[in-house]
Amino acid sequence: METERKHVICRACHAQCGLIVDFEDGVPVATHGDKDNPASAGYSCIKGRELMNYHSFPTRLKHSLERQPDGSHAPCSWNDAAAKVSDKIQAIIDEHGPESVAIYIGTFGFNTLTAQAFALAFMEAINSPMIFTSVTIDQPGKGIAWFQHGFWQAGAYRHEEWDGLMLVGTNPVVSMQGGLGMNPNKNLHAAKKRGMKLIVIDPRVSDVAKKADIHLQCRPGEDAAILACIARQIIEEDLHDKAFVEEETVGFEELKSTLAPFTPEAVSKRSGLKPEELIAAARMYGSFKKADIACGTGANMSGYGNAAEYLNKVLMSLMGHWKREGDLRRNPGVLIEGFPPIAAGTGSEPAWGFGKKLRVRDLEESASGLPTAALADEILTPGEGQIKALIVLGGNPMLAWPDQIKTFEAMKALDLLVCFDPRMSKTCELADYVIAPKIHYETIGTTALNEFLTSFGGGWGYEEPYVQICDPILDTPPGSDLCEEHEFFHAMAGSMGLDLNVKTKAILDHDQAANHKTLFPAGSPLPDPVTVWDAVLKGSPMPFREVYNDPEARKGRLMDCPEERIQAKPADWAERLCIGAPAMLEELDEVAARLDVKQDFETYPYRVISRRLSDIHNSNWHEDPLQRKRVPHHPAFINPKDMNDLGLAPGDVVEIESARATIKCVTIESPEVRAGCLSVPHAWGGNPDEDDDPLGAGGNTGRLSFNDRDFDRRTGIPLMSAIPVRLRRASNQPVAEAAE
Ligand SMILES: Nc1nc2c(c(=O)[nH]1)N[C@H]1C(S)=C(S)[C@@H](COP(=O)(O)OP(=O)(O)OC[C@H]3O[C@@H](n4cnc5c(=O)[nH]c(N)nc54)[C@H](O)[C@@H]3O)O[C@H]1N2
Ligand SMILES: Nc1nc2c(c(=O)[nH]1)N[C@H]1C(S)=C(S)[C@@H](COP(=O)(O)OP(=O)(O)OC[C@H]3O[C@@H](n4cnc5c(=O)[nH]c(N)nc54)[C@H](O)[C@@H]3O)O[C@H]1N2
Ligand code: SF4
Ligand SMILES: [Mo]
Repeated sequence: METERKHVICRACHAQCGLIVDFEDGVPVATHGDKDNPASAGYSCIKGRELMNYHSFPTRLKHSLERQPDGSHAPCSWNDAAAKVSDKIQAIIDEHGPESVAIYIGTFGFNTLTAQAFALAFMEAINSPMIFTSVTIDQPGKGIAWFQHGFWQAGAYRHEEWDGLMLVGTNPVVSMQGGLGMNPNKNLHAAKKRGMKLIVIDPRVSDVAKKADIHLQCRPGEDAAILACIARQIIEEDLHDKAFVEEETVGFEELKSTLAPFTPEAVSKRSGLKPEELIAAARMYGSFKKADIACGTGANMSGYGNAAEYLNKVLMSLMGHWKREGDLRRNPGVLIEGFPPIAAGTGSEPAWGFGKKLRVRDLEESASGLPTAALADEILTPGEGQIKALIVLGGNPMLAWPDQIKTFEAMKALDLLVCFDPRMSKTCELADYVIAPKIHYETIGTTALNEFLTSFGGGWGYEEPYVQICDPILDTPPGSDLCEEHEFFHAMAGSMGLDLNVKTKAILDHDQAANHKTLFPAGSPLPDPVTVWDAVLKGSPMPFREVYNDPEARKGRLMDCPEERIQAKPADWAERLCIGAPAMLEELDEVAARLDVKQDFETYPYRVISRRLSDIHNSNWHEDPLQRKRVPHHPAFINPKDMNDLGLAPGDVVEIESARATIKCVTIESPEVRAGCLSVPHAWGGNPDEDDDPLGAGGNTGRLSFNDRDFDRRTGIPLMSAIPVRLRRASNQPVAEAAE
């Protein structure tokens, strides 16, 4: 038997690890990490190793589907679907105007950059600004904070250089975010061996908290106060970099006075941390010379995420933890433009007030986009501007959005719901059209997405000029009729007589990117996939076609780039980073005002906190028999003390009741979770009209949230972690097998 090894990019999450798939007689038989890959260095996770099988799961859609009058779905060719959907969109535009058509781009609308670029061009062609993404139900504080604080042009230090790291509500070893690179375990181990110190802020002893030098195992929802306390203490003890603050920032005095109330004693009360713990963390962070801070979903979903993300940047600026003149810049950018190599910061910019206003809750577009948490209301609220048609690209609103009950009403109220998805998701079940795409190994892959994420902040993207390209390694399933998403948008534009002007993703500056568009005129023939990538990466530092034609790029390679040093700030540079942005300080004043307000633990004694599992990615992989063996039920991790108080045994079904709804999960006793917290993964469960299935699909944590209470005024994100709940053992106990 002949074994052939094919190099490929995993596309099951944003990390884009370099993998090798072994084929025997043309059939894929095994996948493993590629130890020679310069970025992922042999790393793979179970999802990546299963991805070759994902293509042929029995649940894989081989045809697009059209909803019938009786509510069932019948197969339909994608070409017919494109013609029918575009007719319907045109009719809706004719009656209600272009803004009645919205798009929601979920995680797989990011993982497939060509799909996203064409979808955005389609929205521009129909003249609708109603573009929503998962960013505003993820870490929307990041965009707000970057704009309000300004961008340090040279960027932050990378993990090889760190002497310290502070992780706030993020668990990079599982999630692959937070700056530890593409092999987070290995990189963390190497950094610690070198002497790097780690501070973790998390109510749970997460994988990274196990390795922390200081773990602040706080109550959830107090991150802004904790970071404010650390910043205050650093200033009080004079640990900050006074020269950097003086030369490169504005707003120090305003910051200092806003931080005054955040004494260790005051912050101790709500956070549940001891004053000494907070002081020790401040002293440790204040001792670092080249460090990074990463806030994750935990810090963004539990209230005051903008303030937490802003303090992340403020702390780095207080300490001058940014790359300086003479430091090495190892990655000028390969497929995506890199940061300018100058030691200078831009000033504060408005993070809202420039874009589309929504009709509900005074919400509007911000630096993180339109507030997705308000999209259900925009669909349900009658009157001019009501959204009538929704295109869902690689997302699953029914299991991912907060306030599942309202989301369900909204999805049913639409005149047209179109989902691009390779399987019948809970949202697809409600769709008028389900467009079945080619996926992952059936298409060209590039590492552009991961490089694109450099714009998220320090530690994202690649530290070296790394690139990988892969050609399709699997045929589409026999008898299938599938398209790439961009082909569908191209076909719809054609049938509506619209030109598509595809804007590059390679250039982060919006105005610059607008000068790098590629025109696909109405009715033009479908471009080949390489031409499509050329358009999507137009203006990239290294031309896409050159990289594509480089055989070495197939395995993943470092490009030859001249060594480059960060240059001094230009003499006429007037801008400075802003550590005292008034709107952010106002949010901090509100956080300060809460310090003395006792949390209500009477009605709702517990808090649901979100977490990720290594085997599952959001709502994906539940259909994989192998994964389900590893994670047989929807787990609720509970501290033994709470288990005892509630009379719960491991494997019991627990009812979790918030002010909004009740869901059921299976308990796992976990001393790692702070008592009073319940650590539950999201994107499980069924639709609200389905029977509970506690041992199967589990519960949906989105159902526990109201989207219109405790929401962020800028991004609309409501509480999606730190959700107040009460718990009880379910009276009807199905027999649960103990989880492995
Ligand atoms: N295996 C796997 N990888 C993934 C995903 C997945 O589903 N599975 N999802 C992907 C996506 S979409 C994203 S956005 C990233 C997210 O990446 P991360 O933000 O790193 O997500 P988590 O791993 O859930 O880590 C969040 C941590 O926050 C803690 N936490 C919860 N509430 C609070 C709080 O109020 N304060 C603090 N300080 N901590 C809190 C939780 O205990 C948890 O350890 O991961 C991505 N990667
Ligand atoms: N309570 C709570 N809620 C949360 C979170 C939380 O931590 N707690 N996390 C939030 C976060 S960070 C995020 S990002 C959102 C996730 O929000 P979404 O992106 O809306 O949800 P996913 O489950 O990732 O949906 C991805 C969909 O893409 C489909 N898909 C897979 N591969 C492909 C492909 O190649 N092409 C196409 N077209 N589709 C594909 C999958 O079948 C799936 O239905 O959820 C948010 N919701
Ligand atoms: S971490 Fe992400 S990219 Fe890497 S193997 Fe796992 S799913 Fe694939
Ligand atoms: Mo996310």
